[in-house]
Amino acid sequence: MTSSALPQPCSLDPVSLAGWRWAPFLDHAVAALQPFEPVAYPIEAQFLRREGVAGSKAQPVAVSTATWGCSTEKLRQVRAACVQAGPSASVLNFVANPSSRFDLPFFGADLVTLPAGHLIALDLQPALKADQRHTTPVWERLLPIWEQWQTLLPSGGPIPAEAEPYFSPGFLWTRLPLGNDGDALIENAVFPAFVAYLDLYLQLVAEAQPVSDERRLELLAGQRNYVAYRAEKDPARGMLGRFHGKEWTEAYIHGVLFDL
Ligand code: DBV
Repeated sequence: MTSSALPQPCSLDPVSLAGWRWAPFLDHAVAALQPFEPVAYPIEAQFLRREGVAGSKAQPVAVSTATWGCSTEKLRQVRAACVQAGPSASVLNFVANPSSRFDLPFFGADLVTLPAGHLIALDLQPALKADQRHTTPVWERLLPIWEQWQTLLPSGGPIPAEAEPYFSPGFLWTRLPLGNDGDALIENAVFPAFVAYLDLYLQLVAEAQPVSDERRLELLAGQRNYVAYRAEKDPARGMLGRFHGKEWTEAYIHGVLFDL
């Protein structure tokens, strides 16, 4: 038989990673996107699934990174980077990149479990933070949701000043301990916050109307800035480099995760 008989992997295939703690989040997001008629986003097989080894020679840990992705009429690219490395790391980084033909923010979620604890970042991030036409209609609706959930969660502490232009005032940001207390907060606050942020985002997407060509170019410039910043400062670069090698990691960051 030739290899053409093998099923071709596709960005819409369900992500299946043994022991991955963020599966309910991705499952929810994929289900919530269905009314928008997602189509596959072109992603090479080597980035859809990659195995590696971490840990020490004496205690190696199997590592898997998987990618889910789609596009819709109004979302240029929605993608999930999913990492599972036994007790060393469990990560879901989920970003929705809108088409520049619509005046929409990004949806960004960074859900990270490391041996030192969980780190949770959730936001509807602006492409043009200084532009009130872009921000006010989003922030009015986001702030009550932020307030409701951030109140239940400890602050994650300071973030770099250079990151400030890329976050909204509704940036939900927390660090949680491993164990029962952290698990309870993930179930009772982080998950419902993720659902509420995504629900608002998808309402904004449903409502969005096409913009003028002039506006499209402004939005595109802001989006390019944001994506370039995220690629340059990706906090996962070190981890992914250790797990899968530098060359693969750079190609993944620039060619898949932040590809505008
Ligand atoms: N972060 C990514 C991608 C990841 C990823 C693509 C594929 O953008 C994971 C995986 N984030 C990841 C990891 C860490 C962080 C940290 C593994 C821990 C790094 C480490 O401790 O070694 C939000 N993520 C962080 C930090 C911030 C964010 C502020 C702390 C950085 C630090 O301590 O220096 N990521 C950042 C952000 C968004 C986001 C603002 C938007 C919602 O997705």
